[in-house]
Amino acid sequence: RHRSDRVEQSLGRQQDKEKPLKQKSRIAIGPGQDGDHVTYCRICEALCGMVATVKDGKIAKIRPDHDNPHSQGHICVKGPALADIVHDQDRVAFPMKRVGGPGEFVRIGWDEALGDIAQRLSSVLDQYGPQAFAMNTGNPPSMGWPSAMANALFQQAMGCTRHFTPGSEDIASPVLATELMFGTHAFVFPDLVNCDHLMIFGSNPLVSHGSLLIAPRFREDLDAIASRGRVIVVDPRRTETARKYEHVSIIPDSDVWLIGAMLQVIVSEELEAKQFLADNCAGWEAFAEAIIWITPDIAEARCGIEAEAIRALARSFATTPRAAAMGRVGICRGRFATLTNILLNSLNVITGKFHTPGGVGWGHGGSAKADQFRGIAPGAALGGHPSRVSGLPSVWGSQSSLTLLEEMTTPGEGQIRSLMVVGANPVMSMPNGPHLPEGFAQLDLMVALDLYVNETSRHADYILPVTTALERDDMNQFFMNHMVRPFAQYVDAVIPPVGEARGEFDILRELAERMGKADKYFARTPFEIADAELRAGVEGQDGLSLESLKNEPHGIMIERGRWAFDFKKRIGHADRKIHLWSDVTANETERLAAGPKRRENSLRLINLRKLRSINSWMHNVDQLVRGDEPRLLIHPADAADRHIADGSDVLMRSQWGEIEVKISLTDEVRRGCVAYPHGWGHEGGWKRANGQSGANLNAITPSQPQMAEQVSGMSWLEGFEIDLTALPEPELAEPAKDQAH
Ligand SMILES: Nc1nc2c(c(=O)[nH]1)N[C@H]1C(S)=C(S)[C@@H](COP(=O)(O)OP(=O)(O)OC[C@H]3O[C@@H](n4cnc5c(=O)[nH]c(N)nc54)[C@H](O)[C@@H]3O)O[C@H]1N2
Ligand SMILES: Nc1nc2c(c(=O)[nH]1)N[C@H]1C(S)=C(S)[C@@H](COP(=O)(O)OP(=O)(O)OC[C@H]3O[C@@H](n4cnc5c(=O)[nH]c(N)nc54)[C@H](O)[C@@H]3O)O[C@H]1N2
Ligand code: SF4
Ligand SMILES: [Mo]
Repeated sequence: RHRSDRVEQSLGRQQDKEKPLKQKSRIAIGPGQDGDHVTYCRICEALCGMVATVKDGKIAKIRPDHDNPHSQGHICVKGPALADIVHDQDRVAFPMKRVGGPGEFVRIGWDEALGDIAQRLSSVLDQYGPQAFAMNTGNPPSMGWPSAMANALFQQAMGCTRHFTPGSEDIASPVLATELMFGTHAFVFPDLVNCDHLMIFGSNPLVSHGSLLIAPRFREDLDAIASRGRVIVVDPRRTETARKYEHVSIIPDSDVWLIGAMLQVIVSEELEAKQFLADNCAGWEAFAEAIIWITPDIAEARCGIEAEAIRALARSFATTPRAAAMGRVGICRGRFATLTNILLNSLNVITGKFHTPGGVGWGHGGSAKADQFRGIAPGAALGGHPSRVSGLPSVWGSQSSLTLLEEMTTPGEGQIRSLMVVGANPVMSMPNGPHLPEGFAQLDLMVALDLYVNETSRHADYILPVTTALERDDMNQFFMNHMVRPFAQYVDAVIPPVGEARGEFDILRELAERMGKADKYFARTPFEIADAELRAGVEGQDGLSLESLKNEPHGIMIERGRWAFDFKKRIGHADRKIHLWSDVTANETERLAAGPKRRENSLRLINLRKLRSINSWMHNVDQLVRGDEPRLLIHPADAADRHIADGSDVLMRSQWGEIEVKISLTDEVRRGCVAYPHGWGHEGGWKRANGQSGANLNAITPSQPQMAEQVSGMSWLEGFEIDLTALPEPELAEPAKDQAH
């Protein structure tokens, strides 16, 4: 307890905690009125509080909200840039109908657009059944409550089982690992407040601001942990986070060996938490036996970390009481993604770091009772709808991206005939993306709900204009149970919708109504649903309602109840035990043992996120992209071996495609490893973005379904092999000309 108070104090939070919740008078200005509007950012999961100043009906400025008790004045460069997105001249502000080739649109009215879509979608459903309709919902709408609910409800209303999301590039493997072990997909995350020793595998929170874990002041949390103990960052690149704390450099896609060997040391030196295992776990003996061959010496050759260093990491982790290990996308998209996540969870569990201060565990349970209110199917990770053609699993209701193209192009019952894309850009963000238009061309109907004519929506029959986050009322309901410090906030729209834009909920409800399918799922608004959830009780705080949130525009901290529940009751397995052993662990450890050795001298690619970018969608904001050209990072010695000079253009080739990239030499990437961001190489309706250099990384990522990790359907994005060829210098005699063609 006192430890946590010290941290809170060091973060300047002590005072806030003791302050009674005072009733601040609600700022009584409506959307679009001149003055300051309290809001929050919905670009990434930090959900930073912001204040937007409106002048003459436009958002003139966005600044951090210092009165937001959660983010306490934190924002990054992207938050204020939302104003540029809202008022972007290239934004789609009216319904558009495609009248020619890709990108050839004319403006039409809402009534006409929705009428035609409703009629054509109904006829697809009538003729071929719900299997023929697929939805692809992307990252941005999942950040808002009404938008995310709209997608979930529409999907249910249509009986749609073909749901594509970025899950297989992001969360499917950890969700599956968690379900296998705990019988629930609820996210497990570290207690940053009380931790003394944090191991971070494949995440760069100083840039990404965290994922599946909400802590807008992540940097301060890490600083506080480091000042009490250690923050260790395992990454092939000396990232912004690794640089600030301790860096362990690892060969891409080899964490399974490092974590496996740490577990081996713990087992063989009997460092496990015997009582916790006896009381709470099943399958310990089988598990220990299955990993005992992964010795530090064997692992050293695979992961590039010395055996003695692995032993030291294992001992130090196991013997520090308040220690936690966390992972994110860097360990979720390799050839053993599910096993890696199972081993990571096991590392925490076996050493007794689960559901204990400073360790890892579930959130406070903000929406523990949510499923009954939302009227949508509870999200079991397993047992969904395997894909029709290659049989890849769906995880948490989401199909593997690698199957989208074949599901559109393979004839037969269940072939996708109609696709709705809501806030996604799969041509840029899905592996195999550049080939998806071959499938789009065969569809009877393709509809996109987006802010832009992007590389995907340019192929749609209709683009329906949506509001940005700042043009809609919102609340952070979905996120409450994976916040390090739970926090609830409701905000009004800052301005009314630009042009004829509409919120996803209004669009999809009307469409469902026109199709005669709205009765069951669209009877209540997302806010009515949220109100019912809040009134039913949020663990850690009673007496919440939509009204009480509306009275506190900067948001309300919820009393922490992180360990104040019996975790066994939340375990989904009938025996209420954590399962360390499953068929997946059995099969995957066997597959690991039989796996081929890596080829010497090869180059392996890893992905790179940068502060001024969010996936593929903010590259039209000049102040963000200016001076931020994407570069392939490569170690100087690897470049020298290939006669490649700094700043030169090279052809990067994989088994699946080739792209041209510009080189940057840096020893922040280890030898044998190159790093490049995805989401570049634009050719949509966003003119500034189109003018930016860079190439679509997903033109070279492994693209066939058999390349997925077969247990979770996860795309293989980290550590696949590439090679580089220097391109001839451009002719210097020719004056530089616009090379557009
Ligand atoms: N600025 C910015 N912030 C973002 C985003 C963005 O695009 N830009 N995207 C948001 C989204 S959608 C998400 S899902 C989150 C993701 O949040 P994070 O997972 O924290 O994001 P990344 O920066 O991609 O961190 C992954 C790290 O894994 C490392 N890595 C790659 N391969 C391996 C490997 O084999 N082993 C290990 N140990 N490490 C490896 C990479 O070098 C990288 O540093 O970020 C969110 N925040
Ligand atoms: N190679 C490689 N591929 C990756 C990744 C990687 O690291 N490497 N990362 C993966 C990850 S973690 C993710 S999450 C995905 C992201 O992939 P997607 O979810 O497809 O995200 P974006 O490509 O950024 O496209 C988002 C679209 O949403 C639109 N948009 C913005 N705000 C809104 C809104 O409020 N409503 C609606 N309807 N539309 C909106 C934008 O204009 C844009 O067109 O990419 C994945 N793909
Ligand atoms: S860190 Fe940046 S992008 Fe993420 S919520 Fe905060 S301001 Fe928005
Ligand atoms: Mo993501």
